[in-house]
Amino acid sequence: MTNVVTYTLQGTIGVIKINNPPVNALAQVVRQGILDAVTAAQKDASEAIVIACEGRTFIAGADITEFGKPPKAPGLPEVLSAIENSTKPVIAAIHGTALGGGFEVSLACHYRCAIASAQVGLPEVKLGLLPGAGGTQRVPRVAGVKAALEMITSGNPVDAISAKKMGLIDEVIAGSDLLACALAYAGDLVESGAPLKRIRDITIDPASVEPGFFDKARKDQAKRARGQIAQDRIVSCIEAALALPMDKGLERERELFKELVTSPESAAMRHIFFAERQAAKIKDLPADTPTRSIKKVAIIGVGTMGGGIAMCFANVDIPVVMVEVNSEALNRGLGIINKNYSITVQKGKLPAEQMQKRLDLITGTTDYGAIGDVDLVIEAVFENLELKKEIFARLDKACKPGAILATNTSYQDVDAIAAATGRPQDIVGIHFFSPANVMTLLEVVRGAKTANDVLATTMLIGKKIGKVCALSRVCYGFIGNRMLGGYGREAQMLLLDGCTPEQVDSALEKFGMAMGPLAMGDLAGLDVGYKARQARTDLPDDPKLFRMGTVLVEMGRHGQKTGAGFYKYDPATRARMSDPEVESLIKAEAKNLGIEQRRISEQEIIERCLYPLINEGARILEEGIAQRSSDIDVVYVYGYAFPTAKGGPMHYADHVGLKNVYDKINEFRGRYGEQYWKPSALLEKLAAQGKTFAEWESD
Ligand code: 3H9
Repeated sequence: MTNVVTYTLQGTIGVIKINNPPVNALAQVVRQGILDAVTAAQKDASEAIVIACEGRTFIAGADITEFGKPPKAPGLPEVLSAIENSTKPVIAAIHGTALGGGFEVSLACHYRCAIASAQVGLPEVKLGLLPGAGGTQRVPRVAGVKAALEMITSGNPVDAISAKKMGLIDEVIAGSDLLACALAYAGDLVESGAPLKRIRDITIDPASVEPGFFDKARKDQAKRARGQIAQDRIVSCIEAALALPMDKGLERERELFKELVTSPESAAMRHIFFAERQAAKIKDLPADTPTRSIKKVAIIGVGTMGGGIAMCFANVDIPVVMVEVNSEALNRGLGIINKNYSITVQKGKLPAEQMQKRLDLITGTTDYGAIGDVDLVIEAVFENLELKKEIFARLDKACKPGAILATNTSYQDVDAIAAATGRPQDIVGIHFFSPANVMTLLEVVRGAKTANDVLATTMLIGKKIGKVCALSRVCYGFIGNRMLGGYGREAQMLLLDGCTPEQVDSALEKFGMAMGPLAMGDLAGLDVGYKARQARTDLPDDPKLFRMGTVLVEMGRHGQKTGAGFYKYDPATRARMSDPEVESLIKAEAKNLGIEQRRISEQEIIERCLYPLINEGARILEEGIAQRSSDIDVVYVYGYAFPTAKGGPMHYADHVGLKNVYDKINEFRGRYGEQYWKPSALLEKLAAQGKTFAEWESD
């Protein structure tokens, strides 16, 4: 028997203990260990068998690192059959998170008990998969078809108490010693002669769903999960649970699981799972780098951004002082925070007393003298370097030694801001994405002099407020906004070349982007980019560059906020509508510029918009601005709604093949000019070597 799984007799109960840190994933040794233990228990003096885990959680699923590699026996279904066919009752004792294959192990057991804080769930869909070890067949048999469909297509876990109500857990343990309670529970089951309850023996009532239920479910899922196939296959599996006997249903589930596990969507989503965890690690910082304690935060500027940032901290019980120039601005800002929380309460997502508790944590001042005791300051005023420098010089005087002074700039030079203080080691960039209380990404910007403990603290506090952090060095726009330049540029160039705004946006939306680039421009405000361009001196002198954006802004069409931009917007519903006036304007501008318009394929739209992202991403890697190509993917998936099922721009490039990307960029270089389409040296090198970004990094 393996070390990670032990089997002992405790009185008359056999105890299978799994100890495979950090999350007891079902690696081959674990599967083999459980199989051996269950087999051994059939022949010994035990009267029942308890399966429990050491460490922070019950089994959190299959070992995701094994997917995409040749399978190793025993497979999980074989282990589950052994459990289910045990002649003695098998009881799962759950703490932490029983997820995916881990929850499926428990569903093959005859009984499940859990401590109240435990959660159970089938999150496979978040990896582009479906539960491949009976989850889609057993959950509907216990919880019903509708609840199963919701649980498996959302991938969201449920707590032990709700799981008991759904029938998924038999007993919620009141005591704190799970194993002792589970042993007592097993003893009671033996004593009372409890039957071997096998979920497979339950029949689902066909009348529990109305005719056409599965067709509707498929359509709903297709809308919810653009570009993903797992949701559709999950519906098929649950349909099979209703229509077929258990073994046939399991066969169907297996067949569809195999399809998904080899799909590019799942490979991309698994890539993002690991990329997200990797991004939190700073290569040259030891894991035990000391951190500073953050007990109180100040935010300079109570605009939309500052208010959203304040909510992030109040949500995790950290007091926040908001600083504004006058009490009018302060009260307006605090009012917006209040309104935002009220909306959440109205939606039923936050109890009213919680809202008050959070609001009580947010106070305001117009006096820098009042922030002498804070541990972290985040400056969130508008993008003006001189203003930011002035604020940091004031902060330098007002804040205690050791306080971390962060700027939420999206573009500006963090080193220049740091130089305005006498403590550049304490300055860091913390770039939130709007709305800050909703968006997951945090770009952490490392200045030339930022101290290691400041960086380690920033990554930690980012995680604490529920963000996914990625590290960037200083450059104009950091990772995300720097790359975005070429994406927006081409979206507008395509208009002059013959596309309508709808054609550009719908090609990218079909690709999986949550919103096309032109609709996104309208949402953010076309005047924002316009002003940013006017402040730059490094842009090429090209009348085609961002031409339509400029024309529209100068006509007063600033996007959604003025009711019109690239589109018209319904004043009541904000629904976007195509605007023949814009189409005529585009034609007229193209004519003025001597551009002969033509029909452009969806493929070209995607390549012209996405390949500049990849090319700039390669430069960002070359220059060491990003630590890894997977960090760039994290930035795009969590900050710019790049489809997870495509794995981020760099993973997507690896999937398309860097040689193909390089050749296409060269073709565009010939057609549209050197200044926009010069391939990066790294891309050129990897294309010649036939390598991927991922392979280059692991060299
Ligand atoms: C499945 O089960 C398919 C079956 O239906 C069918 C099979 C036939 N495998 O997230 P953390 C690593 S699909 C391998 O930071 P937390 C993770 O990379 C699976 N490694 O901790 C990290 O490594 P590192 C269904 C895994 O406390 C470390 O563990 N299950 C796995 O914030 C700590 O992770 C899931 O999708 C894994 N399954 O959160 C659950 N899980 O330290 C996926 C984690 O080197 N896991 N690692 O960076 C999670 O959701 C979270 O990890 C969990 C803990 C909530 C469990």
